[in-house]
Amino acid sequence: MIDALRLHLNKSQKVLITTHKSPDGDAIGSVVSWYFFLKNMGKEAHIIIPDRPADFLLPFLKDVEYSIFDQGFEQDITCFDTLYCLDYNGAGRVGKDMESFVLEFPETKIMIDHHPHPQDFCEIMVSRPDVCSTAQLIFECIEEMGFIHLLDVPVGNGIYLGMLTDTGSFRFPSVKAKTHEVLAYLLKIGVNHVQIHEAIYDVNTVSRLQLRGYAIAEKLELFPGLPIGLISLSLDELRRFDYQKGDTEGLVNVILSIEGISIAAFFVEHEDGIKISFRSKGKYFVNEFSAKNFMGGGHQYAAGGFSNDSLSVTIDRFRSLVGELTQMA
Ligand SMILES: [Mn+2]
Repeated sequence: MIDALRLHLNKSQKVLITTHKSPDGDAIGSVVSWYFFLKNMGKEAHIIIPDRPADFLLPFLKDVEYSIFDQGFEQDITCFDTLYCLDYNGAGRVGKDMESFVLEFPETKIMIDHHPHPQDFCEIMVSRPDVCSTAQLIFECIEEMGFIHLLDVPVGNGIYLGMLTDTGSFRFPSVKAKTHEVLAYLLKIGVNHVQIHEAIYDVNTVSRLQLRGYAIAEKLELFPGLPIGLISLSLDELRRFDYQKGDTEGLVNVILSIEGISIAAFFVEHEDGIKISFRSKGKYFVNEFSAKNFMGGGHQYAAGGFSNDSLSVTIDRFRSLVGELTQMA
């Protein structure tokens, strides 16, 4: 597939780069690094993100040309010869509004992604579920195609961002020796890792910290005898703490950090339904559980879910399923 990607790259001129809805650090890091790499190859590129990223990710988009799809995409689609699908494995992951845009793109679609079970909607698929992040996979693609000389600091910044955020700061089981080899290369060419860590982790607001403090102090629920913890937040609670997108990011990992907890669940109410994050470790896997019960999916240790029921009905359903979740191990 790397050969097919290189052959296609050589004849491609003007491309669109897309990623999934509610873009995280790997999504943004991947589109930004791929954008700068293509620029270095002499291509024209434009990024389309389905919806607005969290504020702390916006600085990484500073020097790229991009559109937010749900705020309107005006350009003539027929002048693009390729649509890249980065960090998602099915067209539905870009959201209802943008899905048909991706599926109906008339020219070549290329997936570069690390989620398991990719759907067959792209002509070229570089899918490696054993790689910790799409950002690392982008490094591997550039390296294997023989274009490592085109990997400069702007490309490297995006790759570092994606690897950092998708590995819980390089601690998840998905981290391999190769991950650290890539990191070493990035530092050698001058990527400023201190700046990137600060941009991601030292940007708290008072209201965000208070929301998180409230969630942990008042909303943490444990299940006696089971390695499960959950936190839920309603729309009212979010409003009380002046919720901004991204404020609850990583809260699910705080649950997982409790001694004896191996499965963490986070339920948050949005206008259109309940968004769920699952995290696990050791012998517990959450992706199939989420796919079966909460319209979700993802990785073994990190999966998302969704529910159209009320927050309390959704949590009650989860409570009734905790036995199944722990028995799956
Ligand atoms: Mn990812």
